[in-house]
Amino acid sequence: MSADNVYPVPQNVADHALLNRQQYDQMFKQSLADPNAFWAEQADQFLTWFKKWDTVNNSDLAKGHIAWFEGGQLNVSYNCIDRHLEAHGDRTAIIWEGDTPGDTRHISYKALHAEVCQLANALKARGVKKGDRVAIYMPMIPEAAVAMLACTRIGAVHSIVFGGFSPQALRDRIEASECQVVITADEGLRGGKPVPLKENVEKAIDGIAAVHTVVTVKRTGNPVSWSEPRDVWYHEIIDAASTECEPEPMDAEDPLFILYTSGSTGKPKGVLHTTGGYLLQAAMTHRYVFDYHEGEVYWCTADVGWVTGHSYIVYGPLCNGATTLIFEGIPTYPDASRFWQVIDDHQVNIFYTAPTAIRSLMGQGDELVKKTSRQSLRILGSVGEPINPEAWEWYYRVVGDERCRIVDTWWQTETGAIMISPLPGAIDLKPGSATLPFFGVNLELVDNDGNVLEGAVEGNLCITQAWPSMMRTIYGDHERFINTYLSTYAGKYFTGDGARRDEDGYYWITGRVDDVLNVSGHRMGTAEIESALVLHDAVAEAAVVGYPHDLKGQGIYCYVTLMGGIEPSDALQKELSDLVRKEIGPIAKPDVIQWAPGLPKTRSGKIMRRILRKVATNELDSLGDTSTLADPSVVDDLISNRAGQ
Ligand code: 6R9
Repeated sequence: MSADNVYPVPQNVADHALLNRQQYDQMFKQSLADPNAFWAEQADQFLTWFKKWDTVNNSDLAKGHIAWFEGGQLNVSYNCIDRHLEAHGDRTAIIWEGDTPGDTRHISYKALHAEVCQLANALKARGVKKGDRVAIYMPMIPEAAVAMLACTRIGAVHSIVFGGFSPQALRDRIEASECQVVITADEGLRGGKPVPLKENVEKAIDGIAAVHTVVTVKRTGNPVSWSEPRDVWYHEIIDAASTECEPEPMDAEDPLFILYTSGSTGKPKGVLHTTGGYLLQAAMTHRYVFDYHEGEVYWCTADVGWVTGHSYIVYGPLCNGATTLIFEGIPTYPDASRFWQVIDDHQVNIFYTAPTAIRSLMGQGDELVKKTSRQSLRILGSVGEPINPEAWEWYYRVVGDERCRIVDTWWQTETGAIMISPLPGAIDLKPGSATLPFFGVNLELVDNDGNVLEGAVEGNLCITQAWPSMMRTIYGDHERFINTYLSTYAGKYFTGDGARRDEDGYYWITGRVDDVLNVSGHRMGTAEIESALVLHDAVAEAAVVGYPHDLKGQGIYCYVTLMGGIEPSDALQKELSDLVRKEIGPIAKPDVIQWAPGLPKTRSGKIMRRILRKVATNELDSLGDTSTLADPSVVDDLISNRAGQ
């Protein structure tokens, strides 16, 4: 091992874990040497199939064709619920912790089965059938998981839109995936504040005739506008429905869900995942990365509106028969010890959260953590962005009392499941490194010309072979799928991330190498924010870059050029900020807006973002060559008017 700070696997952890280092090495080797045999064995072990597959893998990255377990048939809700009923029907599937402390529910597998069947039947009664798209715009309540599973039961394809997105963003997504049904709640509740979900849905679908049904869960009970026959109450339609519903046999390659995510250009992309491969890898990674042992309580703090919520709150854990905790609230309400209180209250064994949360709680001091026990904890996970070693060490020392293993898991909406991560009983830890690839993941670092780099080196992170939970396409735009992911380095999947590999083969993710920002673990394209800004009549042009931010990881820095004759003002700055909030949502609110009389452009008119990034981060010594700019003097102006952060 190198000189880095290393935390070796303690012997007692290796002895108790599902996999030790020797087993990891052996399985990893097999997964690359004989992938068909490896994945067939895993698919047998982790899933229940109505019909076995004909071929394990029929993928060709160069052609943009990905297919796993063709000919096989299964149903996701059957795998996540029904098959657990006989032995564990009374086991808690979902522990719900509401926004208000003490507001909790326990839902057994049996009860989950009944409610999923009821909603599935109710959706069918409203005409929803296999292949139809259903939008889900929900708070973090158990009904969100029920809605997902009810869709999978009848073969409908869900498209979840994060509850923090604006009506406009919701509208764009409903239209893009042609949803005819929306499932929502009257209001969400976060940190004691209501979120007007139903009202947002009204605005989003105004004028979209195709949406024939809106199902609303009564969460807060505050009045909402109502339009029959389109609007139905969740509790009324499920009360009227049978608690038995045959699961629809789905082909392994039938679509399971669409999830929109940001790219470096254009509108958000509808990442499409299919049934068999996705569920297999979600379940398998959940079992091995979190070393999940039967009976343990597992908590992932993500929102179901993001891929982490899909794979690691709902599908992975339930497929493994786990008890998964769903938390409605926020880490700082009623105070910043909430996470640790919830861990004690529900005796959580495995806890999975994001670096941004860790950093902000770290800033609140150790006392709020130390006043709680956390003795139940065994494994701590991190996801969404690189975790800085200081936050890692704090998580390890203060939250985990130097007793818990940390798993820093690297993956993406597109990968469907964790791709790089330590396994608790197998892999020695280095703070800040996601460590080694999961089974079947063949990583490569390449330079900008696509040359493969060997040894300890930094480069662009690629994956050279298809894996079961890989996205299959961008919904409605297969060309864009190929162009975005498979063409930069022909025949390889390009992640958009940079990474360094050290002398032990460990991977250190350095962040995005494209125009995608990661703000508090939320992905957004600079292009989306720019499009929102230029909607304002006063704005001629806008360019957005990221800059390092202590809590959020990255902050949003906007350069705005106003129309001739318009004077900059604080009021205008606020209007622009509000506009971005309205178009995308509060998560995209600019941190800095700098008025820029001109933007640095090449003679062909391309904005030189490299220079804008340097000005934003105040790295003025390394601006590089500015002589190729059409008008080099704009840079001096940008520097002298640099906005303070
Ligand atoms: C799961 C998820 C994906 C992007 C990804 C990368 C960043 C995620 C990370 C990480 C460093 C980790 N990312 N996990 N960077 N270390 N452990 O977050 O999906 O929202 O699609 O974001 O997030 O840049 O490319 P998604």
